[in-house]
Amino acid sequence: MQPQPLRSMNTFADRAPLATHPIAKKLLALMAKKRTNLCLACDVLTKKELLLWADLIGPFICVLKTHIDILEDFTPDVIDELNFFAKKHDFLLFEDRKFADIGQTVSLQYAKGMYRIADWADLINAHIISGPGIIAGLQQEGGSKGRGLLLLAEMSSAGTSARGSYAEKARRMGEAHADFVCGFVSQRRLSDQPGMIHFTPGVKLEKGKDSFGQRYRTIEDVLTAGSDIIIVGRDILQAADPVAAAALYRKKASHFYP
Ligand code: 6AU
Repeated sequence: MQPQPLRSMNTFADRAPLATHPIAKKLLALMAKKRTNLCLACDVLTKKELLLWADLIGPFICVLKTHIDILEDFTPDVIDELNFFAKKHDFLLFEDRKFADIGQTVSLQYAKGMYRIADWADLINAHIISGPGIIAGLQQEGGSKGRGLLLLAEMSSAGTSARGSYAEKARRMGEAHADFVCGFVSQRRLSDQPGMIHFTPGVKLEKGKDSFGQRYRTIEDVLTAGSDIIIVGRDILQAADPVAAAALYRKKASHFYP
């Protein structure tokens, strides 16, 4: 079946009970209740900044996305504090680890080491390059904890190989593992299953690119292509008034909700 534009899909509230994955259910209900489809890409280097942003932008987002391994002063207590703000403002945590190895290795990277990602991240993502064993390896650690996995189907960067038939392969792999996979990182809607949530990075108020080939599309472009969640980093973090920017993103995006 052809991907549907967002407007012809059910509302987030309609989709929540149709979703079978607990995280998809929770996230869709939260998006409907909080009226936001904004995910903050919080790419910062210190605990203090991460927690400040979580508290400041928390009221406007449904998901806070971390790259926990870029924190220069990581200690496990930052996770407790992050959880505090996730509860306070009602958002989910997505660790953008982009797992890519064989199942056995990713299961260790996910559950062990310094970051113990499986203990706290509601959502993680993985490339499909190594085959479906990566899903099994991650599911072994995250499945019983009720976590969700997003497959990287399409990337925002110029020259990416993650597009076309690769994205189609990711869609098929995700749909075949819907007990653990609850969506995709993609540039558009790929799956018409109501519980599959599409996250799109590379979003700014104005189209453009950065100096490393990141390509930016507008809220309208992304949401009319059927995506569900916009991932925004620098356009909020580097705005003159980040709170106003987050509020604007949330409001502008809501005009494209089904
Ligand atoms: O808005 P930006 O460009 O400041 O941040 C975009 C964020 C970064 C990237 O690591 C991430 O989105 N990202 C991803 C994800 C989320 O997996 C995939 C992709 O194709 N492009 C991309 O930028 O934290």
